[in-house]
Amino acid sequence: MVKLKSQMTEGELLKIYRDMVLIREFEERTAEMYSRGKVTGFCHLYIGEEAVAVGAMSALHPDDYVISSYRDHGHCLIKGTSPKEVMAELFGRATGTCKGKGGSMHLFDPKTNFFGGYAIVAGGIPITLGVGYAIKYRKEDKVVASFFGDGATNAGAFYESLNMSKIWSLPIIFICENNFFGISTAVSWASATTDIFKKAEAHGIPTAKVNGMDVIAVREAIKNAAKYAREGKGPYFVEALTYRFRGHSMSDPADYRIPREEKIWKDRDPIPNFARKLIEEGISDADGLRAIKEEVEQEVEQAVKFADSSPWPEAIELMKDIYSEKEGEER
Ligand SMILES: Cc1ncc(C[n+]2csc(CCOP(=O)(O)OP(=O)(O)O)c2C)c(N)n1
Repeated sequence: MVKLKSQMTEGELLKIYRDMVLIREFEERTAEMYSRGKVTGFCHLYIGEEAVAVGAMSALHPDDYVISSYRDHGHCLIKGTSPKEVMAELFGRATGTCKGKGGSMHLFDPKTNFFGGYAIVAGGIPITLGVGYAIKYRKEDKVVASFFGDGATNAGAFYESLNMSKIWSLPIIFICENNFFGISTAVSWASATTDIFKKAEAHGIPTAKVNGMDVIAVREAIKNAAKYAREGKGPYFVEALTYRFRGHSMSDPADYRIPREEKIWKDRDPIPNFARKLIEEGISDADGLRAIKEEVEQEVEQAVKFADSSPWPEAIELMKDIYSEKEGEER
């Protein structure tokens, strides 16, 4: 077993732990706020999948671009948007990342180069293609990472994007978060192959399949992919095997899953498993990790208070930020 300490500094390793705890805590409070009617509409939690976003983003440069799907809270947070702004957006308040007009599925933050969550399955993938094209056109030293589910890989837009990304040799990292279900539909019912990465292989794109519950394994896979893409060699595809611990969205009891399967995956929970390694290697101890968790709980509590005390958008906001073909015209 490769030691964690040989790969990263203690500070970096503790940041990875903190980031996973931040997503978990944020999502648990979001579920609570949803049941209290503070968050409304569709809401998809990322609990169980934290190692994918955190491992991947720890391998990217801060100014690289990231695009997600509707399960986007974790990606937006780890890209650098404050929990306050994300929670306020979920509450629909004027202080949210999109002034309260986007909500859970449509987070977007140009400050951090987080270029959006998209409610349409596979909707973010062609947009990634555009961002990849822009990076190449402007000769930027950047890559764009696109996160999407296994279900998205059955959509036509996915194949068109793979094809064009390869032809144009764009600096894109496609990251499939394979949690084995598209709502209640198992991968094997909807996908001609359950080895999702093979879909990219067919386009001549290099691939990796990785344990998405192991944050360091994800980080290593994305480091390789980012190096390849940044060197101008073209797109790379990573399939991360993961599991969502809750239903597809807040309204889904997930009663189509087998309890035995759920138990197997919950035993692979990336957070306690990583905590155990940190303690085994003497990087922290139980008290140290508890202190991190408490600090994160405070931060998320502050985010909830901020969101709850923030103003609603003014009615006039309905008429602003609307796409118009006439440049500069305010409607
Ligand atoms: C084009 C389109 N078809 C159907 C839906 C309804 N829908 C929302 S999420 C989802 C499942 C997608 O599953 P997957 O891509 O595996 O992502 P996961 O939810 O597992 O993260 C579906 C069918 C949609 N939003 N967009």
